Parts: sequence; C-alpha cells; structure tokens
Amino acid sequence: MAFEKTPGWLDWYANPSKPRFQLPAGAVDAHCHVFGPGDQFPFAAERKYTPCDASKAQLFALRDHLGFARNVVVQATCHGADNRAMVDACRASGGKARGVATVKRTVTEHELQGMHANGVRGVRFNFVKRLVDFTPKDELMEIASRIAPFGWHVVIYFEAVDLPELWDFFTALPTTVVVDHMGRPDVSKPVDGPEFELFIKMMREHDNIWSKVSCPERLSVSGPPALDGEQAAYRDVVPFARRIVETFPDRVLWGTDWPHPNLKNHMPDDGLLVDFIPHIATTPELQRKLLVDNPMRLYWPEETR
Ligand code: 0GY
Repeated sequence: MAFEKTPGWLDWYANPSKPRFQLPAGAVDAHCHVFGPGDQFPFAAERKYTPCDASKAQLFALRDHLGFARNVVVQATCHGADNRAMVDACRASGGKARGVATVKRTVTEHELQGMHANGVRGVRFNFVKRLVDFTPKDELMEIASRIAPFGWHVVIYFEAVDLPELWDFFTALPTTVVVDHMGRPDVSKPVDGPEFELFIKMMREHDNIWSKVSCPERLSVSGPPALDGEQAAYRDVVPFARRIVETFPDRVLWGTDWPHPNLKNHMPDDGLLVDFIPHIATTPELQRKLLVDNPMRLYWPEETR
C-alpha cells in the first residue's frame, strides 16, 4: 500500500558525515525508530503523521557508519500498537537490536512472550498530545504491572509543562522508567529554574527513573552549528543534558532518534549528533556509562552479569 507523506515532511539525512568523536567499543544507539516500509508494514489508521519510509536495512547501515554496535528500536506512534516493523527489525538484527513496544490492555500473554523472545524489553507510554489519543492511566498501570514480570521497563514521553500533572502516575510505576529526551525541557528557560528542577527532583527522589539525554536537535532553539563548525551544535541544550549526565551517570542513555520524526526546520546530520556527545559526557568514563554500560545493563543484562 502506498502512503503519501505528511506535507512538509523532512526525509532523513541521506549522507551523514563520519563522526569526529570515536564511540567507545560496544556503543548502543538507545533511541531510534523504523518506519515501514509502508508497503510491507502499513502505518496505523490512528496515526497523527505519515512519515517517509525508513527501513531496518537503512537503520543498520547508519549504525555501522556511525560506529555503533547495537540499536534499541522504539515503537513510533505512526505504527500505533502494531509492533511488526519494530519486531521484524529486532529479529533481523542477529541480536544487535532490542525493542520497545506499544501495547494495549488487550495484548495477550502469548503475544508478550513472543515479543520478549524477539528482543522486546519495554513498553512506551506516550503523553505528547500532538502524537497520540488519550489512554486512561488505569489501562497504562495495568499494562505496566503485566510487563513487570518479564523484567521489562516503561519508557515515557511527555512535555515538561505536563510533568506536575503526571508526577503521581510516573512515580507509582512498578518498573524501571526511562524518560525520553529529558522530559522535553524548554531550553530557553534557566537550567536551574523551577521547571527543570522538578525533573531533577523526580530523578533524585526515584532511583528507578532514568533519562535519555537525546534529541538536542528537537529541543534546541539556537539550532545546528554555524557552517564554519566552530560553535558546538545545539549549544543551548548542553547545560541541561550535561547536568543530568553528571548528576545521574548510571541512569542515562543516548540515542540518535533516527529517522527524526516531525522536525520542521532542519534535518540533523547524524554524524554531527554523535559529535554532540563529548559536550554532554565530558570524560571517557561518563561516555562509557552513557553509551555502553547503562544500555547494556537495561537491554542486554544477560551479557553484563
Ligand atoms: C521521537 C519524537 C517524536 C515522535 C515519536 O513515536 C513518535 O511518533 O516519538 C516527536 O514527534 O517528538 O522520539 O521520535
């Protein structure tokens, strides 16, 4: 089935540069997606956007080009609760990809077991209103309690202004909880202002809560680097990400977010995104925790014992 992309949709960057920053051996891209291809894995009827195709083969080629060893493929909302494209990518990766699914309360035990066998290790709850319809919290809590015995975790995606209202729900979740993109702070506000302090407080008071320090390209107001390349890319995001990495070094993850859904102004060069990492994780030890030790503990624990 042919799908028409959402008008203005930006395709992913076809020829990313080779990063100058050399990733540590075994680095994991812990947040990326596959889109379709639509003729093989149709997009969901309830989707809020129709993306370009972004296949598993293209994802794996990017992984190798950038120097990552593994991927965590996160279910994107354009596929709803139909996890076939994500599971297919995990299965085809030869053990180099694990997945995060979206499920409904109707998911069966057998389906959960099948996903686990194919590499799924978490579910994603999305609270970003432009991306999903509302799901009652009792349904989400029921799902969380059903996936907990598998050793899975919950990934949450929300915007910073919604944290006060969502706090009680997030802090009651019975599993490890991973926040996408630092809870989307408004980086034009102070890094020590009340909004970001609330996020830091949540991580400080709840040691089951982790954060992805990803998506500078999505959060930045200052934008990509000047063409002379002298200025750090997305420099306004650096203090936010760096603060989380330095305060909670054992509970942070990083991912490219390829193929970068819903960007309106520019599409990042994924090589430059990798070059952002040493600005937020400034020592080899912090880089190893962020890129290797933490994602391995969460997604491949059997290899870290
Ligand atoms: C991201 C961010 C976005 C989209 C999705 O599943 C999705 O559709 O996550 C967004 O639009 O902010 O993490 O990919």
